[in-house]
Amino acid sequence: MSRISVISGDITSLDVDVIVNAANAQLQGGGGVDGAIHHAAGPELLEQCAAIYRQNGACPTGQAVIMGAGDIPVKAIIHAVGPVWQGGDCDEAGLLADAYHNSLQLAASHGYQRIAFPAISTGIYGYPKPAAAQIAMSTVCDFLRNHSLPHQVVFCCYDQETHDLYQHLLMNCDAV
Ligand code: AR6
Repeated sequence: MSRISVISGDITSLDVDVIVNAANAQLQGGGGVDGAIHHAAGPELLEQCAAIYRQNGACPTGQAVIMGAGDIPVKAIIHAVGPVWQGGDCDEAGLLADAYHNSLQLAASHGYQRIAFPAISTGIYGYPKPAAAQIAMSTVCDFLRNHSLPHQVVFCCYDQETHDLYQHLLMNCDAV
């Protein structure tokens, strides 16, 4: 069975160990999937985010931090900061790949088996969906080829276009 699956739905209702949030650098909550995750997790999540921000300052673009999940029935939430699309000449591709890679590394180092990603940066941050899907899929495929954890990666798509892009790309990721 493939270690990658593509589903449609709300990331806050998945049966996985860890979900990834498309966060902002200040970890202060916001709209999109960030808003949905904070809404479902309850105020405890914002308190954890504020505490980490007070301690470490902003989370740089491409980096990720892990914390508890509040009321969401998963073991942890990884807040990853994707790049704002600025036309493609500001290393957006590298930074988006970093956001996926660093999230996978955090999940692996905590021993988590199953992780779910939203399509980071493709909403409010404006990253073109086809290019972002390609980076997400190739970064995850490369990581899984070289690591046994996480065992399962779920791409949780919120719109049909994203779902179709991932489904198509998954056919070319034959090594996992
Ligand atoms: N489950 C799964 N995916 C979702 C959900 C959901 N419940 N809701 C939206 N999406 P976005 P970004 C999809 O805008 O572009 C926030 O204000 C959405 O359709 O959430 O990285 C943060 O605080 C899209 O495909 O994240 C930052 O300031 C994908 O999630 C900023 O937005 C990402 O869209 C981050 O912007």
